[in-house]
Amino acid sequence: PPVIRLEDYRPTDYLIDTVDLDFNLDPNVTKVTALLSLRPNPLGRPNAPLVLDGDELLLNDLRLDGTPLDANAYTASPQGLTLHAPPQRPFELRIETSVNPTANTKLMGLFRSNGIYCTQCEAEGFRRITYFLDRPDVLSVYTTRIEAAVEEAPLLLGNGNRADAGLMPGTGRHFVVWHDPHPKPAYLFAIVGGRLDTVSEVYTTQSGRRVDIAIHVEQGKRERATYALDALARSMRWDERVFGREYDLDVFNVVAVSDFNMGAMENKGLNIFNDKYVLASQDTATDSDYANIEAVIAHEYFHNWTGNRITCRDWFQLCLKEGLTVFRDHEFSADERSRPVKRIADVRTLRAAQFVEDAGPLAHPVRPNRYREINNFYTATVYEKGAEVVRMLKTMLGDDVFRKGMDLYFERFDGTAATIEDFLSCFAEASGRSLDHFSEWYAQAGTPILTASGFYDEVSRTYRLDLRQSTPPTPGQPEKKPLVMPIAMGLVGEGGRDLPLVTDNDVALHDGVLIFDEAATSVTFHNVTEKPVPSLLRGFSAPVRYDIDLSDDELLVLFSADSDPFNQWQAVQTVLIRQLIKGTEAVKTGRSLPPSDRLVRALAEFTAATAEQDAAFAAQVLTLPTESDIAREIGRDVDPDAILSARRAMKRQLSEALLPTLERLHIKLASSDAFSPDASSAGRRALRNAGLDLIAAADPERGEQLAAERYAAADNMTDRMAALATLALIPGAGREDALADFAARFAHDPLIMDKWLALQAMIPEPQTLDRVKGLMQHPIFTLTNPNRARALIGSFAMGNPTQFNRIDGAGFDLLADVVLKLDPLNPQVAARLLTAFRTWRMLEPGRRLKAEAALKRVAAAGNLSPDVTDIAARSLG
Ligand code: HT7
Ligand code: ZN
Repeated sequence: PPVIRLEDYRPTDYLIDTVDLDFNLDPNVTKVTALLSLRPNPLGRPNAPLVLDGDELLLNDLRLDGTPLDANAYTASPQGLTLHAPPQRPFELRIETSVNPTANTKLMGLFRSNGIYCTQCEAEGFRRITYFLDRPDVLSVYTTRIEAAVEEAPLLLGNGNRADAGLMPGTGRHFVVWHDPHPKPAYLFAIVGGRLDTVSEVYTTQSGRRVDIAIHVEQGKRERATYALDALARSMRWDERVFGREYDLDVFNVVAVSDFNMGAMENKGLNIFNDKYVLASQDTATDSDYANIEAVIAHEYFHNWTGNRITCRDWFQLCLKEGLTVFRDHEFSADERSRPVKRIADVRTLRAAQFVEDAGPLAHPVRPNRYREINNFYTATVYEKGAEVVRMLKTMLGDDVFRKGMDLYFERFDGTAATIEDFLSCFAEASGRSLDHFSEWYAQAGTPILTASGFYDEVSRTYRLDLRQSTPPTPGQPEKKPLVMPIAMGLVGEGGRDLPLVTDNDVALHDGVLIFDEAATSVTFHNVTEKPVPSLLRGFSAPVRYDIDLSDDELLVLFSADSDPFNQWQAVQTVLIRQLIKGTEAVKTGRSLPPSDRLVRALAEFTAATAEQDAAFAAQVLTLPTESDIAREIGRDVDPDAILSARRAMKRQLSEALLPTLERLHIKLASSDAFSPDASSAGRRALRNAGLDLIAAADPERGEQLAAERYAAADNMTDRMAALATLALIPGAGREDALADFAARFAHDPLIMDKWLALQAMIPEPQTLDRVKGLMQHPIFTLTNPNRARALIGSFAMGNPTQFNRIDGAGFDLLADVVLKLDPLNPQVAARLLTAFRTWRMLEPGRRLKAEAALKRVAAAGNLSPDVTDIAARSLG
C-alpha cells in the first residue's frame, strides 16, 4: 500500500452537504441508495474530477441530478467511482450499490453478527456501503431510511432522532427513518437492524432535555445490560458536572453485538459495542469486567463531544479524539472509584502496552506523520500515551486553566474537524504560555528516560537535585530532543512529612510541580533541615522511564511513608523489580536469590497493619511485577524461562515469609455480605484473591485446597475465576476437574467461555502449545469471531511469555499460521494478533532467530492484506 503523509494534507475538491440513504436490508443482497448533495469546495481545486472511495462495492445505478450518467462521464470499480468532469455548481448524485452483509467477515461496513445487521465505519468502512468522500473532514447531515422484514428485524436504529416509521402493507416489511441534525463525517454513520432485547430509562439533562437512553442486547440477555445502563447515566451526569457538556439528541442508543473488531464505536447517537463491554452479572462478569464496562461506556459517550461534535481533520489527528477521550474516561473512573488505584492500574497498562510499543519496531509518535494502513494506528501510543499528554497539560497548567482551555476548545471548534494545533492553541490562549516546545510530545516517538540524583549538604542545608533526560532512537527518528516534563515532587522527611520546597526564583516550580525541559539541569532546594528522600513523578506526572539513585532502604521509606499513594506503590515495585532482575541473573548461573530481609519486613508490616484499610490498594501492592514487566526492564537478551523461574522463586519466598499474615487476612476478608460490584467490595475480593495466589505459591497443597473450596462456593465470577486461575497453575487432576466443571457450567455462553480459553492459553507450561492447538478444535472456538481469536490466540501470544517465546520456535510458528489463516477473513484482527512479535528483538539470540524466521514467513506469503503486510514489514524493518 502507498504511504500517506501528514504534510500532503489538502482539503477535498468537493463538499457533501446532505446525505439521504435508503437501506433495503436483506441477508445477501442489501440495496443501498445514496442521494448526495455536492458542491465544489471553495478551498479545493476548481474543475477537479470527483474521486469517491469504494471498497468491494457493486454499482447498480448512477444518476446526476436525476439523469443516468453517460458511460464515458465516469469510471467505476469496486474500489472507487470517479466523475471526470463534475458540474462546478451544486449538484445531486444518486448512487445505488449492493452489498452482502452475510459474507462480510471483515466486520467493516455492513455485516451481520448472530443475525443482527450492524455497521462499523471507522476508519474507512463507509466506503464498503456506498461510494463516498470517506475522510473525516467531510461533514454532512444524514437522513437514513431503513427497510427490513418485520420478522427478521423488528428493531431498526440509525443516527440522530427517529423521524418516521411505518409498515409496508402486504410485504411483511417495515421502515424507519432517522434524521441526525448534527453534521458528521461518514465514519460516525451507523445502522442496526434485528431482534433485540432492551433496557431503557429517561435521562434528564442539566438543562431539562429528556433523553431516552437504551441498551439493546441479544435476546435473553436483558438482565445483563442494567449495569451498563447505569454506567451510561453516570457518565452523562459526570460530563455535565466536570466538563459542562450536555447531550444533544432526544435518544441515545447502545447496541451490543458478539462479533466486533474492537471494543466499541461512538457512532452519533447509536453506539455499537462488543458485547464483552456491555454484558455483566454477578455470575458472569468479574470485577475487572465491571470496571471495563464502566470505562468503555463512558469513553464512547464522552466521544459525543470529543470526537463527534469536534472531530479530526484527518486520521493523523486520531489522538485528538482518542487521547483526549481516554484521559476523560480515566478521570471518570478515578472519580467513581479510587483515584490512586485507578492511576496504578492505568500506569500498569501504559507500561505493559505502550512502553513496549515505544521500545520496539512499531514505535511511532502520538501523532504519526505517515501511515500505510490507518487501522494499524489504533495503538496504545495514540490512546494511552495520547491521554498522558493531555494529563501533563493539566498538571502543568492547573485545574482551572485546563478547564478554561477545554471550554475554549468546545466553543471555538464545535462543528469542525480540528487538529492538534487547534487543540493546543486553546490552552496556550487560556494560560498565556507558549506550548510550542510541549507540542514535541505529539511528534517525537520513544519513551524518555529521566535520570535523577540528589546531594544533601548538611552544612548549607541545601539539597541539589540533578536531572537528565534522553530518549533512545526509534524507527525513522535517530535524533531526539529534550521534552517538557512536569515533575510533581516532594522532599520527604522524617515520618513522611513533606519538607517545604524553597528554590531560587528562576526555577519553574509551582504547587510542587517542577517543569523540566532541558537535556540536563540542577535544582537547589534551600532550608532543607534534614536529609530528605526525593519523591519524584508523583501520580506518574510524566510518561517516562525513571531511574533514581535511591537505595532500596530509601525506596522502602517512600513505600511506608510517602504522602503520594502512587509513589508508595511505585517505590515497592521498584525494589521488587530490582531484586527480580538480580534473581533472573542468578537463575542463569544456577543460583537463587532470596528477597531482602528489609523488603520482606516492609511488606509484612504493610500487610498486617494497613492492608485492610484500603484493600484495593493493598491488592496492587501485593501483586508482583509480571514476567513482561521484568523483561521490559531487562530490555535485551531476554530469557523468559529464567524470568519465570526467578519470579516463581521470589513469589514463593516472599509468600512463605508472609504466610501467617496472609492467612489471618484471608479469614478477616471472608465476607458473607450480598454481592455488590462497587469499588470497595471489589477491592476486598481483589485483596483476598491476591492473598490466595500468594498462599498457593508458599504452600501449593494448601493453596489447591483453598482454591478448590473457593471455586465450588463462589457466588460471583471474580472469586470463581480467581480460584480457577490459582488451580490452573497447579498441574494435576484438581485443575483439570475444575476446568471441566467450568466448561460444563458455561458451555452455552461463548463470552464466558472466553475466560476459560484465555486462562488455559496462559498456563506457563510446555504442554500449553498442544493445549491451545486442541482448543482451536473445540466446538466453542471459531477464528471468525474476534473475541474467540483474541481470548485463545491473543492470550497465548501476549500473555504467556515463556510459551509464545519457546526456544524451539513452535510458539512463533503457531501465531504465524493463525495470522495467515485469519488474514483473508479478517485482516484487522489478524494484523493486531501479529503485533505480538513487537518484542522479538529484545529476546536472546536463539529465540530471536526463530521469531525472525516466523515473521519472514508471514511477510513472504502471497496475497496478504495491507494490514498484515504493514505490520510484518515494520516489525522486520
Ligand atoms: N473510535 C473507535 C475506534 C475504532 C473501531 C471500533 C470498532 C471496530 C473498528 C474500529 N476501528 C476503529 C473506538 C474508540 O476508540 O472509541
Ligand atoms: Zn475512542
